[in-house]
Amino acid sequence: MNTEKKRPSWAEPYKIKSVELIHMTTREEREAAIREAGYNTFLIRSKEVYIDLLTDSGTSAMSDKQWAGLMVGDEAYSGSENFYHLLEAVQEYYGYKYLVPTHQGRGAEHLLSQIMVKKGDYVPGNMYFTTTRLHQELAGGTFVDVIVDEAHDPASRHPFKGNVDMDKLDRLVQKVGADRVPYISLEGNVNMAGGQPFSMANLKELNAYCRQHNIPIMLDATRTIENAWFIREREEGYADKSLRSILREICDLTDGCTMSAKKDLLVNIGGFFACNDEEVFLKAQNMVVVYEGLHTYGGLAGRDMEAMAIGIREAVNEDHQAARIGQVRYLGDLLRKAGVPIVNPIGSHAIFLDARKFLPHIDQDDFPAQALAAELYLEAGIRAMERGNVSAGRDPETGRNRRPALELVRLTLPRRVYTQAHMDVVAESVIRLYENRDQIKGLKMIYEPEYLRFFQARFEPLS
Ligand code: PLI
Repeated sequence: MNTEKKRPSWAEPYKIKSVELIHMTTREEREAAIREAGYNTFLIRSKEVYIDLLTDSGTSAMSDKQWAGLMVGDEAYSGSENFYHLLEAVQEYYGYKYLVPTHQGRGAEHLLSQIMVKKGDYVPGNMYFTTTRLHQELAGGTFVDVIVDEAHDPASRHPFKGNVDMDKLDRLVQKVGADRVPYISLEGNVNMAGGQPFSMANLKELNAYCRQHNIPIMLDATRTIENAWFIREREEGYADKSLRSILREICDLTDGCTMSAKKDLLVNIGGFFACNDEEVFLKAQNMVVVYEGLHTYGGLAGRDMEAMAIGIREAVNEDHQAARIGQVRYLGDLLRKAGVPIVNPIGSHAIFLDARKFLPHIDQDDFPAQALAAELYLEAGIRAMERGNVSAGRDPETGRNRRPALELVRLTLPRRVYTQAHMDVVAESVIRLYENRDQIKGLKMIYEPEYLRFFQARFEPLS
């Protein structure tokens, strides 16, 4: 039942039993901390952060039931009871036949890419995700962006900016041939586009096309329950359906998934690969013992799998998602009302500041989003994440910065962690920065690691 309809507010469907105290820092402390961190928010020690909006990945608060689940961890090397609980939950809610647990999402991406991508293949996807694309490239493939154009425009109010552009996909298939396309990588609630959903109509069209060309659809199911929320809210015919049934309909139109359980599924660590094809499953089951651990734990403790199995059931709860999405919108509305440029429509897991509009005086190669994230930390001790030119990396052919259309700062909300008063503080701080935006200067990159540079790169302020 959609309880949001009965109630205009989104109060949290839980009460607080235990709290974690946080440290309030002085401006002086923050100046030292950000300098020490090379102006990269990933490199700040968490004890120096007041409100941590770096990511919603592994940062959510587990429920008392999940914590209790940790105590029934069956830590057998093989055949842990918790693996079977997880298998039952994945089969019941996601509907895939076979399951291989992994330590987190990129472990599953590694298996999928190594099994299905051959050198010279092309992997189309509805926008890149950093680790997903890297694993495709490491397996010898080339990622091709086939998302609708609107996804690259922060101002576009398209309700389904996560949709696949079927013409772009068909052009690729015609050009390289379907046998060079091992699968399409379809992400729910596209992270890098601002947490934007695909529609069921688009997925049905994609499914029909892929059946015709014999191309599997591999879902990045990381935030697909949140995607189901938007389908119900915005797509005709879904208003009275449960999140659970929409999730199942999505999965039934796909051939398998990779999962970072650290998001939708409310755990601090965990992931899995799931599919319906026995041959693919057997390969994944065999490969996981090389890279992660035995196929009934895949790099996890039994207790982690139990918490994940319980997390699946809690994540499809209607009131949980109403509060989750309500909180993100609350923050977004405060910023929008103050004229702060953000990505529209507001997605489910974060508010994305449009750093191009926020800091039009900074060239993209001077990393405006990185500079804005550093400034926000300095101003208020709030930690956000750059999702722009640093995250996009370099084009392997030209060696130049990719200069993506989206130059964003992500204020990511962990699930069940912060209160409405924290959101007020975040909004006030961002608005203050916006009023003084002319003072903010760009950054110069002084250390650049080879892979996924945004995690460890270091910067210096431009004088
Ligand atoms: O961080 P992992 O390895 O559990 O998952 C990788 C991953 C895969 N797909 C998507 C859509 C993600 O968002 C994702 C990880 N995201 C992180 C860490 C984030 O901060 O958004």
